[in-house]
Amino acid sequence: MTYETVRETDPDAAAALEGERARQNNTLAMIASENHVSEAVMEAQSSELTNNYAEGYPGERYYGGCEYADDIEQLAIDRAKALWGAEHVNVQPHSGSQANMGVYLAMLDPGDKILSLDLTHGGHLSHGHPANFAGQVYEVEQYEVDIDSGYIDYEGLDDIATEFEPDIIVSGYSAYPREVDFGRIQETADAVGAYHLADIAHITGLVAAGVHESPIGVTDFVTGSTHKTIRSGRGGIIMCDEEHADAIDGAVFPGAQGGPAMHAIAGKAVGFGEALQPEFEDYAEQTVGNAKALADQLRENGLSLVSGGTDNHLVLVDLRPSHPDTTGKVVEEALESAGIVLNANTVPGETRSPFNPSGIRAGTPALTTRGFGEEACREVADLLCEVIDDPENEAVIERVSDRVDELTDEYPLYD
Ligand code: DSN
Repeated sequence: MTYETVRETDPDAAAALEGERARQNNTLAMIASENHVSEAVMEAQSSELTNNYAEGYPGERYYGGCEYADDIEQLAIDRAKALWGAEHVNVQPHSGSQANMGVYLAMLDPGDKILSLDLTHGGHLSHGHPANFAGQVYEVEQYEVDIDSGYIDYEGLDDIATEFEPDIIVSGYSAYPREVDFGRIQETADAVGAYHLADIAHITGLVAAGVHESPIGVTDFVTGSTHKTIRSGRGGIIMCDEEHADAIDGAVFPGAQGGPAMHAIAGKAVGFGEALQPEFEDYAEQTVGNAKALADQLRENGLSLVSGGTDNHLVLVDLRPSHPDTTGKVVEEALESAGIVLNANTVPGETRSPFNPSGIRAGTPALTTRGFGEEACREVADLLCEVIDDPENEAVIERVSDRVDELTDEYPLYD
């Protein structure tokens, strides 16, 4: 894909687009929710479908001109069903948050009760944080991870659920490095008569490839975003049994959204097609192998990891035991100067502010996509540690930055 035309018509916009391409080529993307989609997915997302209005669903639209929109949405639905094995799929949510909104709108009334993981323990804003609509419209109670082990406190969840009597329990997280026992949480939901929503936004690709337990057929609803580990077009997805299909579809459109972003749905269709190829399993396994290698090496270098390691695509470092005088934000900024991009993150038992928290979160999906293996990820762990040990040392930043330049040349991304 070139920016030839936009360069001629709008040099300012072209400069930003080309700058972003260069930034992605020349840095190591370790934000756990990011990835690099294929050129085919990008082409599909920039297609003429961006001009189309297709309110409704395939075969039942409120506008004419939807023949090809129907084709592409049906492809995305069919491929999603093949990937995850759900009875019903809605590919229209504009994001993972709006997928969650769709489920809440379909199944809850204002004032109903949501039980979800605390944000500082790895949860997500859309699971009921007071700054999000979910925390304003519904009554929310939160469960936690066990501070000592870093694992979900399943028994604590049982106790809170019994007392709170939620209408829905949300599992699936944004900063949780361990396998989620969806079946165990389903037992809790069954015991208290609650629905169970598994938000697999981060692990959609791992679940599709069979390297993480699937909640499909276990929980009532599964939501996700479609651009993280699954590496398809940008947006969200909802999956459920046929019995909830009409409620979910009506909640997404017209309940929460108007016209679907058909160009993004085209990207989902193409990306799901890629994920159905056998190579995708290799990528998903390598993503987890790389995260484990990263975790091992960080630990060997003396860093403390929440839960001690990882089962998935991310690690969460608690800087407090090893580097009590530095913060996640300081480390994030120093690493970005050296060409490694990740995010400061709260940790369970957080003692600082969410803007300048005590941890960093690092993921391997994007590195894996550009070809990194375990040895390269161990080296990246060493680079991270060099900067964490001395974040204000310009010579260290320069040395790490030079090595990042070599690595990005060795593992090229987009032309
Ligand atoms: N913002 C995403 C993340 O980084 O985890 C979640 O939506």
